[in-house]
Amino acid sequence: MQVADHPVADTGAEPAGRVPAWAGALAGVVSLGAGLAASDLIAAVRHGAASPIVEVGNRVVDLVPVGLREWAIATFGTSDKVVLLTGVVVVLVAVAAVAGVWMVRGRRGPALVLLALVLVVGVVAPLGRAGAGWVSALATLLGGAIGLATLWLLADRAQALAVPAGPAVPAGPAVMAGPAAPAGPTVTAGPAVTAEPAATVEPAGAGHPEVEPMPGPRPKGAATRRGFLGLTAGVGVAAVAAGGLATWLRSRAAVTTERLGIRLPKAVDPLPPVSPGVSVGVPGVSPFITPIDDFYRIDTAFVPPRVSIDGWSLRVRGRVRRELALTYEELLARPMVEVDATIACVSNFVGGDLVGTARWLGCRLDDLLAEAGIDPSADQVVGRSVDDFTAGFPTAVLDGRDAIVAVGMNGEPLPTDHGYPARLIVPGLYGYVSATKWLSEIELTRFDETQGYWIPRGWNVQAPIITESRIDTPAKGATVPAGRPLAIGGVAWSPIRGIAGVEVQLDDGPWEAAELGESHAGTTWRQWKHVVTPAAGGHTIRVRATDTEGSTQTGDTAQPGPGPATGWHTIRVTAS
Ligand SMILES: Nc1nc2c(c(=O)[nH]1)N[C@H]1C(S)=C(S)[C@@H](COP(=O)(O)O)O[C@H]1N2
Ligand SMILES: [Mo]
Repeated sequence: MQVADHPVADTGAEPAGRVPAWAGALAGVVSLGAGLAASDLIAAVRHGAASPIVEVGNRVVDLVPVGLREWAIATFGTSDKVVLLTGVVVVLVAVAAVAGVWMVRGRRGPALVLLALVLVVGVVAPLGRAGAGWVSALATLLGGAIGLATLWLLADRAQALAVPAGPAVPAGPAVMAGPAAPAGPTVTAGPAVTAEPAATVEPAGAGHPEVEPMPGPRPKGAATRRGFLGLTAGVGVAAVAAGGLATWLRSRAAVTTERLGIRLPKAVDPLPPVSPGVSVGVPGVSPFITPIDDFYRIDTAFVPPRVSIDGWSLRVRGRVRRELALTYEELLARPMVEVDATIACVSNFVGGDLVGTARWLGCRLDDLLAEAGIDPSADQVVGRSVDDFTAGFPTAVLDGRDAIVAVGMNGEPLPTDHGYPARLIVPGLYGYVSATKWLSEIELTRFDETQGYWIPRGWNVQAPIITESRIDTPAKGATVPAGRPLAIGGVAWSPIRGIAGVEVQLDDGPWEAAELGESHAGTTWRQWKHVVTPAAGGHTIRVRATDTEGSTQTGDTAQPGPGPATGWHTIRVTAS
């Protein structure tokens, strides 16, 4: 370290050879931010463990005498936690600033001792506390290492800010100075932009003292000064981003925990269990109730919204006599019904898997809207989600069918991917006009004033689910045994009419009636099976369904858009 035996004349300037205190403090505080953000992120990734600061705060609460704690609560009321955490942060910032100054001024030993002491407090504080204490301790340790490494790096880079030792240079082409001649003030002049021109045109061999004895015409002064400030800013941005990510992860984890703690009420008239007779007993056919993990997911959300019931409410508004707003508890307090329904996506291809059946639990939509009082001028019910997706269907669809505000799916609270805390389920309609997930609002409106999300994007306004059928087994392209009975099987659906018949065609032979699983409800699909004995060679298998109103699926093929895909699901297999 150089000794400042030639102080620069300029008042307020640092003694020669010293890095200014502000740079050290800045390095210290930014490194603290990096360390805290890193530990916070590590803690958050592990099941949303508490941030180290919170753990230290908790430990302080544990340790202070009861009298002091009571005094704090009496004095600060409910903001006592905030005051405490602010206190912890203020102490940390002060310590980091001091340690930063020591670091840049070459007193690295004392700085490290100071920081190590603080780190020990942060590591020990969460140990032994309930919850994931050791995760927090580990997070603090790793975050501390990251913070220390950052400080070490910044302290090195900060050396570029040292005021050169040796004779003060009041004028002329100073090494580091920009347009302003004295060397001192440029240090404090913020981003070293002004210094750059001077430095890049620095004449070689001008006889002025060198800052560092390095070869080459590198524009060292400006570049490294900028390097320090740029690195500091970069670390700051990264720390803020990591902190934000940690907060986001923690809120997601909180919603997961919240959902797991929910006890759904029973339906007023629980449905009987699904009869085993719905199954045709052919392996490979879709189970009658689709397990949640296999249930298709379609939405516009890049990341599905994690909505907490805390603060959530469902509004019913628009063309109604009186608006309603229901909390989650109020929603659960309404009479609950169970509905077994097959829902489908309009963009499903013939034979595709964007369709599934679940046992939904919720309150009747018609009851709810009757309570709000639908204005006769309304002809559309629009569901709006917390992320502003909208889906609208005619009020006339509420014809007594079991349309519900669903809170449960297959015996669980709605999974977050499927709309927790609440969504609409309207049997018989494609999802894009009806099944709003993460529901925040139901608006009674008119088709001539509001359109759901997908309507201006070219999809049909009216979207009843059409009759469809699918071959689940054998798989397309499969090789099957020749000359032996082959069970073909799958599902067919036509909510809310229900399936009356399914036919299978082998090659260009006659359509033959398939055997149907028991009919469970018009709102749900039906399994089917048909046994054929294929001769060796290639075969084509087709399926078509007929609904309870007697209409049979059209063989005309159409791709999805603006309506559903049509045509008979057809596969090729080889028998050998
Ligand atoms: N909030 C919201 N709800 C939505 C959607 C969406 O994009 N956002 N997509 C709809 C569509 S197109 C379909 S097919 C169904 C799919 O429901 P699922 O993901 O639970 O299977 O959700 C509907 N509800
Ligand atoms: Mo969809």
